[in-house]
Amino acid sequence: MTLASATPSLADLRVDGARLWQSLMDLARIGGTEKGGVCRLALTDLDRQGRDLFVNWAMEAGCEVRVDAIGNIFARRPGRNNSLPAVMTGSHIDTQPTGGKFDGNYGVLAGLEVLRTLNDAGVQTDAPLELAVWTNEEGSRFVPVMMGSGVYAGAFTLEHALSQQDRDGVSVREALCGIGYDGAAAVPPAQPDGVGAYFEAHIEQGPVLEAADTVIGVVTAALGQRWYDVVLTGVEAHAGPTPMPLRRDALLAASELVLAVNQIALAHAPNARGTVGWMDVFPNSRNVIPGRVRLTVDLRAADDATLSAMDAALRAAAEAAAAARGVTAQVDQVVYFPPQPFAPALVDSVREGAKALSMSALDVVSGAGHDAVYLARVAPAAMIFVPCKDGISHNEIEDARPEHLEAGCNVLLRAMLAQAGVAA
Ligand code: HGY
Ligand code: MN
Ligand code: MN
Repeated sequence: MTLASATPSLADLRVDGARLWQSLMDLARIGGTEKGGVCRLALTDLDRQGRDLFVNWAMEAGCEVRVDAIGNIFARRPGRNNSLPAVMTGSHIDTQPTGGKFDGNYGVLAGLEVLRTLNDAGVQTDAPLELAVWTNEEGSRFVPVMMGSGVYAGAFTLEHALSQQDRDGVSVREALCGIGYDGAAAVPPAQPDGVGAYFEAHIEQGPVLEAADTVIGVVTAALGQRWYDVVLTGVEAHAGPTPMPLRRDALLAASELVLAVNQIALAHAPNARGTVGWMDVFPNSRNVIPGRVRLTVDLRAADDATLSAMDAALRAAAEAAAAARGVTAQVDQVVYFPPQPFAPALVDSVREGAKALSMSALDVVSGAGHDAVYLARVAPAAMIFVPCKDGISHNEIEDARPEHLEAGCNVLLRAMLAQAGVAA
């Protein structure tokens, strides 16, 4: 039976927005900050506490829970025919250091609310449903970004991910074992056997929906990204006796590179993005000419050719800044994925769901990366955006309206049921 032919009660099925909001607030207390944000870095004890809370909720909802070797959690709700590929949803619960309550957490808890709603209504789907919590989506403590979904989809190997280290030299393997989420479930081959469709609900994290006074973002694609670690090496020297022409000032070169990153993005307006988000100056003493600067670069674009052009421009800019200042530049790319279109049929089901629920909707391209970007390599995937206040995210003041979160969750419910079918 499909949703369209289902009894009117099923077509009128709605999630419990208050329960969704309460779950978000309960989870937000784990790593909650004074400013009302959340700091729950990947594979820390706070991440463990959040994972444990989710697993308890999923088991209370009657799900079978398994954890794979990179720590991805899968809560499975059996259907009538469990030989069918699962209809999956999910997101992440790791956050930025100054993250918010909703980035990632909303997608996980919206999926949980769908399962709870189906339980309350006694609805059995034809296909099984799966709710995933993906490891280290943020890429703040460990790169690559979207690590758990990337391993799951075969974007990089399990060993590559487990061997990555944070800035304190702690490996993913050590941290994962440290929180007890080095799961026994095998990470599936690049083509996981059991995913028929993947949906991810997420706040937009930008200003488009709010500016258009629109509730549902129908996400057609996501920008491609290239991330780099850059090291500029000069010579530490005394800030007083060293004449200006004789200096090999790494911070001067770094400053020129930061401006160049901005110019490279502006040269490919309006969709390109360029950001230097982290910098380490050595020895970082007020009367020593910096001898070494490490910094990160994040480049994004809507098409792969532009992303390649930006890559070339960045490398040229690093060489030019280094040569001009008598320093050396080392540019290492640590993340690359091309722009990712989502599955037209699933994108249509999001658009149709919004229409059936009389919600305003707008096609948007995601400037942020999401686990759906990698899931789209192994299954048809689509995303559902809802607005966030002032378009602000990756900030402790991140906020969203309960009615928008509820609306997005109702669209998720309909889209998942349309794919999973409902047992007669
Ligand atoms: O960086 C991103 O786009 C995401 O927040 N990981
Ligand atoms: Mn996110
Ligand atoms: Mn994020």
